[in-house]
Amino acid sequence: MDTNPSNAPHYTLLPDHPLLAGQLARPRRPLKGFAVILASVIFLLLLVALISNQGQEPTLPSLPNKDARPLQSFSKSEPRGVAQGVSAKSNPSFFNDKLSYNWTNAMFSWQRTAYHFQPQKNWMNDPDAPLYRLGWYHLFYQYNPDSAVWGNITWGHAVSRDLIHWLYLPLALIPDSWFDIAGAWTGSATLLPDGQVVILYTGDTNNSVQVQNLAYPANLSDPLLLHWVKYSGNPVLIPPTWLAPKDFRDPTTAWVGPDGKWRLTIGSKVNKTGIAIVYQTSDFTKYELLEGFLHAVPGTGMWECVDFYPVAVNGSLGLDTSANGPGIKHVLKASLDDTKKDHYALGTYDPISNKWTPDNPKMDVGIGLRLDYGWYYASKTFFDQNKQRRILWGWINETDTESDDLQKGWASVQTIPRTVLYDNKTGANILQWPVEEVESLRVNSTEFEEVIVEPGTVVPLHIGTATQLDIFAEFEVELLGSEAVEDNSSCSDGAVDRSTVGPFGLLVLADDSLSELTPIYFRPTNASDGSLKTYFCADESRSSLANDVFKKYYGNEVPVLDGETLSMRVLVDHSIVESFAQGGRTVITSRIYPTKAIYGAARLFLFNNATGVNVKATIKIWQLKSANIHPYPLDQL
Ligand code: DQQ
Repeated sequence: MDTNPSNAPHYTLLPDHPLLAGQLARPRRPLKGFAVILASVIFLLLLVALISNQGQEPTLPSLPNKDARPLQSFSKSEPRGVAQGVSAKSNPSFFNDKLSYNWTNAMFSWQRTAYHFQPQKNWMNDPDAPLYRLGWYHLFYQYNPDSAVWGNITWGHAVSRDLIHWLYLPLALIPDSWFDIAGAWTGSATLLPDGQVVILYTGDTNNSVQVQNLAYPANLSDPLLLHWVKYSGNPVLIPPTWLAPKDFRDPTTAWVGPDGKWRLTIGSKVNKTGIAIVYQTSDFTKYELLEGFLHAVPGTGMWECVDFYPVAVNGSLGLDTSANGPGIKHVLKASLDDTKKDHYALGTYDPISNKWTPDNPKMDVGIGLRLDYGWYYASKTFFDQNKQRRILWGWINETDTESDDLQKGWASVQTIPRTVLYDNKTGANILQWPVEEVESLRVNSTEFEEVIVEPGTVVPLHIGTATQLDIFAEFEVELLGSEAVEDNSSCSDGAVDRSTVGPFGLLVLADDSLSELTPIYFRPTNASDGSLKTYFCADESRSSLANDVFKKYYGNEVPVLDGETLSMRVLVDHSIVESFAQGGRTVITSRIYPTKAIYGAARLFLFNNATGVNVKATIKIWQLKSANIHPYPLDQL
C-alpha cells in the first residue's frame, strides 16, 4: 500500500536533500540567520551579475546554493513567466485585477469540462512526457499545486486505460533541487528497448539558468510509475556557451540515430532565428552536441516545445519515433514563444548531415501551417505502441482574467488526444482526429438528413441539452443565381461577413434568443484571380456577454479536393469546442465563456449567411457522457 502524504515528494530524495538533512524542521539560530542573510545577498549579487551577463557565455554556479529559491519576479505590466524567459502564461491584454464578468459559482462550475482532462483545481499548462506502458497511458503536465496562476511549476501525473477516463496520481516531479528549484519545466519520455523509462525535463535553476535534467522511475515494475528518481549527476545538459541561458528548453523524446546512439532535439534561438539543436547520447547522462542545426528559420524567435517525429506516406498507422527510411516523412513542430502559436511543417530528415529539410520552403516551420488555428499551445506527441498510432496532446489556455482564474480556482484544459497521420491525398499537411476512444462516450444520436438552410436563415436542431456533443456535419451548396460574385474574404471578418457563397455552418453554445453564439463555419471564396478557396473558421465575437475575455476570429484555409463534400466534426464540451474540417486538415480549438448559453439553455443551430446559395446539411449528433476523472484510490493498492 502506498499512502504518500500529499505534501511529500514521491520520488527518492537525493542524499543532500534538505528534507533528509532535517534543515527545514530545525529552528534557526541567530548565527544561521546571519549566514542566510549573507547567502541571500550573495545570491542576489549573482543574479544581478547573471542578468547583466545576458548574451554572454552562460556559466553554472560552481557552488550552488541548494536552499535558495529565486525571486519569481512578477510585475503588473508583464504576464507571468516572462521574467523567467518563458511564454506569457496569462492573457496579456486582460492581465488585471478585475473579474471579466459578474460570474456566479454556477457559471464557473459549468465551464469545467466533462470529458477533457483537467486537474481538480489550480493551474495547468503544457502536456509532458505522454507514454503508454504496462496497460496504462500516462500523462504528466505542468502544474502549480498551490494556485490557479502559473508558478512553482511541478509535474502533475495521471493515468488512464483508454485516454478518456483518468485517475489523478501524486505529483511526479517537485521543484526542490538547485537544478530545478525555480520550476520543473517541460520534458519528454523515452522508452528504452530494455524496458527502462527515461524522462528528460528542463529545470529552471536557482540562478534562472535553463538546464536539462534526467529522471527515471524508482520501481520499473510499478505500472503506475508513482515514484521518480532525479539522477544524482543532474543537470545532464547546460546551455552551450553561445546560447542565452534562458533560451534552452523542452527536450524531445529521443530517437535512435544510424550509429545506434540516441538523439534528441531542444529548441532555442539565435537573435531572431528559431533553432532546433541535436544532442547525441549512449546512456542519457553524457551528451555530445551535433554540429549545425536540425533546422533554423529566421524571424521566428524562440522555439519552445519542439516536437520531431516520422509519419508514413502511405498507411494508416503511426510510427515509432526512431523510424526513418523510404516512404517516411518527418514532422517538425515548434511552439513560437513570440506568438504563442504551434507551427509545423513536413519534410525529410537526413540523420547523416543532422538536417531536416522542409518539403516546401514557403511553408517552413513558423511561416506556414499551424497545428491548430484556435487557442492552443505547447503540444506534444507520443507513439502509442499499444495501438500503433501517434497521439497528439495540446494545452488550451484561458483567455479570461487572472482574477477570474483565481476566483474559479482552476485554469486550463488539455485537448482531446488526437491521432496524427500524413494526409496522402493532399501530400501537404497532417490529419488530426479525436482518438477513437472518445466514441465510447456516445450515448444517443439524432440524425438530420438534407436540411435546406436558405440564405440569411438559422435552423434550430432540436436535440435537447447541447453542452456535451460529438457532431459530424456535411454541407452541399446549391447556387441560386447564375454565378457567384467575386470576393477575397477569409475568416478575418467573422460569420457576419456575407458573400454569394458563404459563410455557413453551425452555431454552437447559442441561447434561444441568439444573444450568445459561436459560429463554426465554412467560408468559400472565389477570388478575383479566379482561384477558389475554402476557409474553416470559428467566430468567437458573440460567444460571451463578458467583456474582458478574448472574442476573436480564428481559422485558415482548408484544402477541399475535387469530389469532396464539405465536412466538419465538432466536439462541444462545456466551454471547450474542438472543430476539425475535411477529416482533420484544419483544426480550431475554442475556449469560450458563455454567460447565457449554459446548462439547459445551450442550443445548437445551423446557419447560412450566404446571399446566393442554399445549403443542404446532413448531420449526425451524439450526446456524450461525462468521463470518469478522479483521484486514484491509492489506499486500495
Ligand atoms: N512552458 C514550460 C516551458 C515551456 C513553456 C514552463 C511552454 O518549459 O517552454 O512551464 O508553454
